[in-house]
Amino acid sequence: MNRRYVLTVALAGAIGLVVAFTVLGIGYLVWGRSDGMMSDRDSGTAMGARLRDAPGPRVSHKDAARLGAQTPAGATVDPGRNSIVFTGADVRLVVLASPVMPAEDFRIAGLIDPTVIVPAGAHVSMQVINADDDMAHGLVVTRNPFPMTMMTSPAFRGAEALALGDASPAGMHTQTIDFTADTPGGYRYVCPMPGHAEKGMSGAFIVAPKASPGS
Ligand SMILES: [Cu+2]
Repeated sequence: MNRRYVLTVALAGAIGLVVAFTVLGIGYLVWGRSDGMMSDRDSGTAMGARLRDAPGPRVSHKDAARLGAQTPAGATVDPGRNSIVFTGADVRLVVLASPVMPAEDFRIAGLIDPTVIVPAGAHVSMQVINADDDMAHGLVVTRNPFPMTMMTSPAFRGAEALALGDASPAGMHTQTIDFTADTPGGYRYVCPMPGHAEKGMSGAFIVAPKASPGS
């Protein structure tokens, strides 16, 4: 065995080791990182981008700010109790989804996730506006939102807006949901995107029994 042969084998071995570690390292970075991203990723991010340019009604940023701050007709807004109480049969309100980054919450009449109280039998019209420019959001009124918010079904027929895309310079996506709050009880309005209700996109929705005549 001559010296040159030994040197060649040693060199080939060293190159082989360098190549093997490089491949392992790149593999770790690429797969390891993407796995990490998959587990952390909010599916609302991808859906928001996908629906960003979807057709449908929009409101301008300026109108959304105005609508989101206004007191709904016939409602009593109580910031101390963080509640909005309707006593009439015609309930109209505007809900902004995630208007203040990075908070994930709903804003109604300037309040954060307020308790909304309506009388039984009221016709409810909720205009949901996605004010978030990098996340899809929706709204569902439901009885049992947790733990599987995205599997939840609306408590009243029509009481859901599933996913509105990212806001863009063209405006904010909006959808108005209409339903009849026919059964008294305690409900919640939540964002159906996975994880969002748990992060704060959730508020109480109470259907108060009608006062009996003469009481
Ligand atoms: Cu959401």
